[in-house]
Amino acid sequence: MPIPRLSAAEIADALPGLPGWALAGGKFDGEGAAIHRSFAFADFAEAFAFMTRVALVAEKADHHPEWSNVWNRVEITLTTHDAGGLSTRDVDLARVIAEMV
Ligand code: H2B
Repeated sequence: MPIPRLSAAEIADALPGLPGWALAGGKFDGEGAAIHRSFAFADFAEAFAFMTRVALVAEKADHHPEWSNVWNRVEITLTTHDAGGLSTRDVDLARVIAEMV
């Protein structure tokens, strides 16, 4: 069974618990279908080490970020493709990522 999208009220409840994350447009839908956060590190090695930590967790959870890296910066967008928007999986992954910075 596909995972349900969070309602607008559920998103509003979750956001204060996710410092640095802001609502963004998802690939398949408009504003509010995704959350986004920018990360900056000392250099590329630090940025890529962070990405490696996140990748291992994401693969284990079978929930993968949409992301990009330019030298010391990593841009991450979280959305649930199976739900066509935000789900609890994004909130959970955002929390874990915040602990890996
Ligand atoms: N990642 C994200 N962000 N959303 C998904 O719906 C998703 C995923 N689905 N990773 C998973 C993989 C699915 O395609 C596989 C088959 O379990």
